[in-house]
Amino acid sequence: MNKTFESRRDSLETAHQKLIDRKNSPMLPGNGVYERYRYPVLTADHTPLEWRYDFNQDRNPFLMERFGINGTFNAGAIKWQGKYLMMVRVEGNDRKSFFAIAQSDNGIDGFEFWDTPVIIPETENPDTNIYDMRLTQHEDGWIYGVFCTERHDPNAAAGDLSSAVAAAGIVRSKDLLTWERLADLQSKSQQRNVVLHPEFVKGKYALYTRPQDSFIDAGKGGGIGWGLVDSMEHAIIEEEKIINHRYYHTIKELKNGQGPAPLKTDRGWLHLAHGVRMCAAGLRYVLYLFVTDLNSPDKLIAEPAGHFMAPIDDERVGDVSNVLFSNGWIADEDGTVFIYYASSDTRMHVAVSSIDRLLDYCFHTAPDGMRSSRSVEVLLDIVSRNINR
Ligand code: M1P
Repeated sequence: MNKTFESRRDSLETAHQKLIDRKNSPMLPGNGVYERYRYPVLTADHTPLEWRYDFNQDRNPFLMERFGINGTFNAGAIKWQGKYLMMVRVEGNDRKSFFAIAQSDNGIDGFEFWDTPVIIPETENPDTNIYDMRLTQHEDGWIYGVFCTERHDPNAAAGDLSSAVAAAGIVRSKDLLTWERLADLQSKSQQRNVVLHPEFVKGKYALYTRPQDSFIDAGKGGGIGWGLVDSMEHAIIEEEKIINHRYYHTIKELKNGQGPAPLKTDRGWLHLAHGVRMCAAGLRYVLYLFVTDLNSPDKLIAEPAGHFMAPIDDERVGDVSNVLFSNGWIADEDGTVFIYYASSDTRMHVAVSSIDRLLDYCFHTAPDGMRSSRSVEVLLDIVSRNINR
């Protein structure tokens, strides 16, 4: 064997193993609501070397990459057979995304990809790009995956190669190995950020939606929607209502979207979502929380003002900078919550909290007063209590 080939292969393998074995640690003291972890839990470099390189010296004498990976982000998550799993959006250098599962024993480090990416069957109208998987372990016994499927807009003007149509694709599985493709969700508008609620509501499947006027613009879509469907095999939303609105001069002024499926708690359904606003630097994506009624998951009962998490430090920079996005979290039996979030459409991170802490945050952080003077009142109230403590 050619010595250069051999030493290059050894260096690649050593660096890859070192990355996977890297221990993570919490960034303390944090804000008390959650602890961010120091290192990203998944990056493009975590993807298996066997995906990127052909290790046959005759076919690949320079041992160069044959399939480049651009990013690993926006992952759905699930606890499965005692392991913490992320179903990751892996994007190749060719700008096509696909899904792959990575697993860890403790949820904070040691994430390793399964040997091969997930095979998502196509419908008769092939997807150009698929991304942002939301996993829901439904009470009907299936694990559903709802994701965005994107295709070129058939009505785009000649020469317009950017206009696209976004819809919700649906798959289901019982073992996470084979996935059955169901018909795409039908609704009156384009959709992204569609998420299946884990329980039946009024005997029907319930979906969080994000109606949008066009591929990018939520337009008059208005916020996070809610619709009931009779079946997941042919999911058709006849009526959609907005349950979490957008407002002027808030973190979700431009658009918002449900993150993962909500977590069931004693005090209501706990939701993680993203909010988007426009600024001179472009769009800014942050994460926020809200709670809905246990018996009526479409009824908002608490929503703290502002963002829960926003991009910091290296998180700010990436393929699409100034973005935090989350579509996966895992709640352990003891109440620990692992929040998997992506930064700047590039890499995955974890922050850890608990159901108790997240509920405390939701019910004891003042809601948005919508005016500067109200924010000052809230602040003065905290200051005066501290004076008299
Ligand atoms: O680039 C930021 C995000 O943009 C979209 O989110 P939304 O539909 O809310 O604007 C998605 O394409 C998402 O994947 C991406 O992270």
